[in-house]
Amino acid sequence: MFNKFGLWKKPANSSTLRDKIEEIKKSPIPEHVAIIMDGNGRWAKKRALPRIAGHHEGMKVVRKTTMLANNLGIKALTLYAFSTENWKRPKNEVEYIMKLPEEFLGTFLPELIENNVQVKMMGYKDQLPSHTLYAIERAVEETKNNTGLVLNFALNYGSRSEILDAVKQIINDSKNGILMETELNEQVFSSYLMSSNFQDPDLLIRTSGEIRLSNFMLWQLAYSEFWFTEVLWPDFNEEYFLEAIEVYQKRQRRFGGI
Ligand code: V07
Repeated sequence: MFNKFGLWKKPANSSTLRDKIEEIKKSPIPEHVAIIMDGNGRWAKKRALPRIAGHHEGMKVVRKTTMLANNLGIKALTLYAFSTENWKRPKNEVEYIMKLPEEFLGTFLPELIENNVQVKMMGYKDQLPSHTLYAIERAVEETKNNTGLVLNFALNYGSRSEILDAVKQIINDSKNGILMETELNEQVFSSYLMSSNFQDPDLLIRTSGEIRLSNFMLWQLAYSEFWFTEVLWPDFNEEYFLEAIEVYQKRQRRFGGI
């Protein structure tokens, strides 16, 4: 498509990423987005690479997704990085994955700080290698006064255990007179979960074509919008993220219209 000067002319319906971001910002943005980052192993397999190559590529996508989320004004981004089930994977793969937080933070922590991002983690800390936990806790500490996007890593997280632990703590608090049965409601129950400082996710994204929750934020996702894509996590890019948010916004408009 050329104009009269023989120069390339942009088709009317093509818009740059920048234009798309500005357009999306005109409508309400989901405040809390949660993502199940699935398909890293499959991405590697398709390329005859070891699974760990997929995890490493997936880590780069974490950075891009974080920056875009921050740019859009999303308040919280929860990423499912490692489930309590993932320990069943081969030992060398688990060991490699447990080095990713250090590598990620070693490279990107300065950028996160520059961009006012706050790092958080939810999950069972006691089973994590000390080097992994140390790197994360340092990042949490160094970013605790930042006021931009909260980047929340679900790491060694499992929702049923989280709910059971909440119930046990509630029983304890009840025995000790800290909580009365009549005081317990949904809001109070939520405060016993690992996500107590977060509002429930508005939008859940899962990549790689699996249509299930896999023990992720079962209580918190009760009213969330779900968006699933066949795209593998290492191939997930800004365009797909914006598409998910556009779909969310369209659903909100339809919901508001009734
Ligand atoms: C992990 C890369 C993304 C795809 C999913 C599995 C592999 C970033 C982190 C991370 C965690 C905490 C933190 C900073 C970065 C990470 C794990 C796995 C366990 F403070 N990517 N990534 N952690 N993968």
